[in-house]
Amino acid sequence: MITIPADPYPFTLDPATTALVVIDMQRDFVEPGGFGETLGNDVALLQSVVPPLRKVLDAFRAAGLTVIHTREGHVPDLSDCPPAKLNRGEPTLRIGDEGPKGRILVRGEYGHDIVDELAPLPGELVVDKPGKGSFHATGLQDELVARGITRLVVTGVTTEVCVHTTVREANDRGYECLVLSDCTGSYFPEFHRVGLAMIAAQGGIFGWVAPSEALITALVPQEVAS
Ligand code: C5J
Repeated sequence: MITIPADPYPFTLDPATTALVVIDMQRDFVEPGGFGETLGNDVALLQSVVPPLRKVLDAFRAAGLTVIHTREGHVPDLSDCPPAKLNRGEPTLRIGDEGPKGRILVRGEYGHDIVDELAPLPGELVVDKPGKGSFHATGLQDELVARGITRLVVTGVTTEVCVHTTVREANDRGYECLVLSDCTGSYFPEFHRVGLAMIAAQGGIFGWVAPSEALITALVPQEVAS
Protein backbone atom coordinates (compact mmCIF):
# COMPACT_ATOMS: atom_id res chain seq x y z
CA MET A 1 0.00 0.00 0.00
CA ILE A 2 1.10 3.56 -0.73
CA THR A 3 0.02 6.67 1.15
CA ILE A 4 0.02 10.05 -0.59
CA PRO A 5 -0.30 13.37 1.25
CA ALA A 6 -3.50 14.86 -0.15
CA ASP A 7 -6.36 17.23 0.53
CA PRO A 8 -8.48 16.70 2.68
CA TYR A 9 -6.42 13.82 4.20
CA PRO A 10 -3.89 11.22 2.99
CA PHE A 11 -4.98 8.98 0.12
CA THR A 12 -4.00 5.32 0.37
CA LEU A 13 -3.81 3.08 -2.68
CA ASP A 14 -2.78 -0.38 -3.70
CA PRO A 15 -1.01 0.02 -7.06
CA ALA A 16 -2.43 -3.30 -8.27
CA THR A 17 -6.01 -2.05 -7.97
CA THR A 18 -5.42 1.55 -9.09
CA ALA A 19 -5.67 2.98 -12.61
CA LEU A 20 -4.37 6.23 -14.02
CA VAL A 21 -7.16 7.84 -16.05
CA VAL A 22 -6.04 10.45 -18.59
CA ILE A 23 -9.07 12.40 -19.73
CA ASP A 24 -9.39 13.94 -23.20
CA MET A 25 -5.79 15.12 -23.76
CA GLN A 26 -6.79 15.52 -27.41
CA ARG A 27 -5.58 18.03 -29.98
CA ASP A 28 -9.20 19.19 -30.17
CA PHE A 29 -8.94 20.60 -26.64
CA VAL A 30 -5.24 21.34 -26.17
CA GLU A 31 -4.08 22.70 -29.53
CA PRO A 32 -5.19 25.61 -31.74
CA GLY A 33 -7.70 24.84 -34.49
CA GLY A 34 -9.81 22.37 -32.52
CA PHE A 35 -13.08 22.17 -30.60
CA GLY A 36 -11.79 24.13 -27.59
CA GLU A 37 -10.71 27.06 -29.71
CA THR A 38 -13.96 27.10 -31.73
CA LEU A 39 -15.75 27.71 -28.42
CA GLY A 40 -13.67 30.85 -27.93
CA ASN A 41 -11.13 29.49 -25.47
CA ASP A 42 -7.42 30.22 -25.14
CA VAL A 43 -6.10 26.68 -25.52
CA ALA A 44 -2.57 27.72 -24.49
CA LEU A 45 -3.85 27.62 -20.91
CA LEU A 46 -3.99 23.81 -21.09
CA GLN A 47 -0.42 23.32 -22.30
CA SER A 48 1.02 23.40 -18.76
CA VAL A 49 -0.75 20.11 -18.01
CA VAL A 50 1.30 18.13 -20.54
CA PRO A 51 4.81 17.97 -18.92
CA PRO A 52 3.73 16.90 -15.39
CA LEU A 53 1.18 14.48 -16.83
CA ARG A 54 3.89 12.92 -19.00
CA LYS A 55 5.95 12.32 -15.81
CA VAL A 56 3.01 10.60 -14.11
CA LEU A 57 2.37 8.53 -17.22
CA ASP A 58 6.05 7.50 -17.27
CA ALA A 59 5.91 6.53 -13.57
CA PHE A 60 2.77 4.40 -14.05
CA ARG A 61 4.25 2.75 -17.13
CA ALA A 62 7.59 2.07 -15.39
CA ALA A 63 5.75 0.46 -12.47
CA GLY A 64 3.62 -1.64 -14.85
CA LEU A 65 0.35 -0.13 -13.60
CA THR A 66 -2.95 0.28 -15.41
CA VAL A 67 -3.28 3.30 -17.71
CA ILE A 68 -6.56 4.32 -19.33
CA HIS A 69 -7.05 7.17 -21.81
CA THR A 70 -10.36 8.74 -22.79
CA ARG A 71 -11.33 10.74 -25.88
CA GLU A 72 -14.46 12.83 -26.25
CA GLY A 73 -15.94 12.67 -29.74
CA HIS A 74 -18.56 11.37 -32.11
CA VAL A 75 -18.99 8.83 -34.87
CA PRO A 76 -18.72 10.37 -38.37
CA ASP A 77 -22.51 10.51 -38.97
CA LEU A 78 -22.90 12.26 -35.58
CA SER A 79 -25.70 9.83 -34.64
CA ASP A 80 -24.31 9.74 -31.06
CA CYS A 81 -24.31 13.54 -30.73
CA PRO A 82 -27.55 14.88 -29.28
CA PRO A 83 -28.93 17.98 -31.04
CA ALA A 84 -28.66 19.79 -27.70
CA LYS A 85 -24.88 19.38 -27.85
CA LEU A 86 -24.56 19.94 -31.60
CA ASN A 87 -26.58 23.15 -31.71
CA ARG A 88 -25.57 24.78 -28.45
CA GLY A 89 -23.82 28.13 -28.39
CA GLU A 90 -22.30 30.15 -31.20
CA PRO A 91 -19.00 28.41 -32.00
CA THR A 92 -16.96 29.44 -35.04
CA LEU A 93 -17.17 25.79 -36.20
CA ARG A 94 -19.67 23.19 -35.00
CA ILE A 95 -19.01 19.54 -34.14
CA GLY A 96 -18.61 17.71 -37.45
CA ASP A 97 -17.53 20.80 -39.44
CA GLU A 98 -14.23 20.66 -41.30
CA GLY A 99 -11.49 22.46 -39.36
CA PRO A 100 -7.73 22.81 -39.70
CA LYS A 101 -7.20 19.47 -37.89
CA GLY A 102 -10.03 17.60 -39.62
CA ARG A 103 -13.71 17.41 -38.70
CA ILE A 104 -14.29 18.91 -35.26
CA LEU A 105 -14.60 16.31 -32.47
CA VAL A 106 -15.14 13.39 -34.85
CA ARG A 107 -13.56 10.00 -34.21
CA GLY A 108 -10.74 9.08 -36.51
CA GLU A 109 -9.82 12.70 -37.30
CA TYR A 110 -6.36 14.10 -36.48
CA GLY A 111 -7.78 16.66 -34.06
CA HIS A 112 -9.72 14.02 -32.16
CA ASP A 113 -6.62 12.07 -31.25
CA ILE A 114 -4.41 12.42 -28.20
CA VAL A 115 -1.40 14.78 -28.33
CA ASP A 116 1.89 13.14 -29.32
CA GLU A 117 3.55 13.60 -25.90
CA LEU A 118 0.82 11.56 -24.18
CA ALA A 119 -0.03 9.11 -26.97
CA PRO A 120 -1.33 5.77 -25.69
CA LEU A 121 1.04 2.80 -25.88
CA PRO A 122 -0.11 -0.52 -27.33
CA GLY A 123 -2.07 -2.36 -24.65
CA GLU A 124 -3.34 0.78 -22.91
CA LEU A 125 -7.11 1.06 -22.91
CA VAL A 126 -8.57 3.98 -24.90
CA VAL A 127 -12.21 4.76 -24.07
CA ASP A 128 -14.14 6.75 -26.69
CA LYS A 129 -16.97 8.68 -25.10
CA PRO A 130 -19.69 10.82 -26.65
CA GLY A 131 -20.31 12.81 -23.48
CA LYS A 132 -18.45 14.64 -20.77
CA GLY A 133 -18.45 11.75 -18.29
CA SER A 134 -16.20 8.75 -18.98
CA PHE A 135 -18.83 6.26 -17.78
CA HIS A 136 -21.80 7.52 -19.81
CA ALA A 137 -22.38 5.34 -22.92
CA THR A 138 -18.98 3.63 -22.65
CA GLY A 139 -17.67 0.27 -21.44
CA LEU A 140 -15.45 1.84 -18.78
CA GLN A 141 -17.28 0.36 -15.79
CA ASP A 142 -16.98 -3.19 -17.21
CA GLU A 143 -13.31 -2.65 -18.03
CA LEU A 144 -12.55 -1.49 -14.48
CA VAL A 145 -14.44 -4.40 -12.93
CA ALA A 146 -12.62 -6.87 -15.22
CA ARG A 147 -9.28 -5.47 -14.06
CA GLY A 148 -10.22 -5.35 -10.36
CA ILE A 149 -9.68 -1.57 -10.25
CA THR A 150 -11.18 0.24 -7.24
CA ARG A 151 -9.21 3.51 -7.20
CA LEU A 152 -8.62 6.06 -9.92
CA VAL A 153 -5.90 8.67 -10.27
CA VAL A 154 -7.67 11.23 -12.43
CA THR A 155 -5.90 13.66 -14.77
CA GLY A 156 -6.64 15.56 -17.98
CA VAL A 157 -8.92 18.32 -19.21
CA THR A 158 -10.95 20.21 -18.47
CA THR A 159 -11.15 20.32 -14.68
CA GLU A 160 -14.71 21.56 -14.32
CA VAL A 161 -16.17 19.72 -17.32
CA CYS A 162 -14.98 16.20 -18.25
CA VAL A 163 -12.75 15.69 -15.20
CA HIS A 164 -15.47 16.76 -12.78
CA THR A 165 -18.21 14.82 -14.55
CA THR A 166 -16.06 11.68 -14.56
CA VAL A 167 -15.12 12.03 -10.88
CA ARG A 168 -18.78 12.47 -9.96
CA GLU A 169 -19.80 9.45 -12.03
CA ALA A 170 -16.97 7.39 -10.49
CA ASN A 171 -17.88 8.52 -6.99
CA ASP A 172 -21.47 7.35 -7.44
CA ARG A 173 -20.19 3.98 -8.66
CA GLY A 174 -18.04 3.48 -5.57
CA TYR A 175 -14.59 4.39 -6.89
CA GLU A 176 -12.13 6.38 -4.77
CA CYS A 177 -10.63 9.18 -6.88
CA LEU A 178 -7.41 11.11 -6.43
CA VAL A 179 -7.30 14.14 -8.74
CA LEU A 180 -3.85 15.54 -9.57
CA SER A 181 -3.95 19.32 -9.34
CA ASP A 182 -1.15 20.10 -11.82
CA CYS A 183 -2.18 17.34 -14.24
CA THR A 184 -5.67 18.78 -14.72
CA GLY A 185 -6.44 22.11 -16.33
CA SER A 186 -9.12 24.52 -17.43
CA TYR A 187 -9.53 27.39 -19.88
CA PHE A 188 -10.66 29.28 -16.77
CA PRO A 189 -8.03 29.30 -13.95
CA GLU A 190 -10.72 30.22 -11.42
CA PHE A 191 -12.87 27.23 -12.42
CA HIS A 192 -9.80 24.98 -12.04
CA ARG A 193 -9.14 26.26 -8.53
CA VAL A 194 -12.76 26.05 -7.43
CA GLY A 195 -13.33 22.74 -9.24
CA LEU A 196 -10.54 21.12 -7.25
CA ALA A 197 -11.75 22.72 -4.02
CA MET A 198 -15.23 21.27 -4.63
CA ILE A 199 -13.81 17.75 -4.92
CA ALA A 200 -11.95 17.85 -1.60
CA ALA A 201 -14.49 19.92 0.36
CA GLN A 202 -16.78 18.42 3.01
CA GLY A 203 -14.27 15.73 3.98
CA GLY A 204 -13.66 14.72 0.35
CA ILE A 205 -17.24 14.77 -0.93
CA PHE A 206 -16.06 13.58 -4.37
CA GLY A 207 -12.47 12.51 -3.61
CA TRP A 208 -8.94 13.73 -2.91
CA VAL A 209 -6.63 16.31 -4.51
CA ALA A 210 -2.81 16.29 -4.55
CA PRO A 211 0.04 17.59 -6.70
CA SER A 212 1.64 14.99 -8.99
CA GLU A 213 4.98 15.20 -7.16
CA ALA A 214 3.35 13.73 -4.04
CA LEU A 215 2.14 10.73 -6.01
CA ILE A 216 5.41 10.20 -7.86
CA THR A 217 7.47 10.43 -4.66
CA ALA A 218 5.25 7.78 -3.07
CA LEU A 219 5.18 5.59 -6.18
CA VAL A 220 8.88 5.50 -7.08
CA PRO A 221 10.21 3.61 -3.99
CA GLN A 222 7.43 1.09 -4.60
CA GLU A 223 8.69 0.72 -8.14
CA VAL A 224 12.26 0.11 -6.93
CA ALA A 225 11.04 -2.34 -4.28
CA SER A 226 8.98 -4.40 -6.74
C1 C5J B 1 -15.17 19.99 -22.79
C2 C5J B 1 -13.83 18.27 -21.80
N1 C5J B 1 -14.64 20.96 -22.03
N2 C5J B 1 -13.02 17.27 -22.15
N3 C5J B 1 -14.72 18.72 -22.73
O1 C5J B 1 -16.06 20.26 -23.56
O2 C5J B 1 -13.74 18.79 -20.70
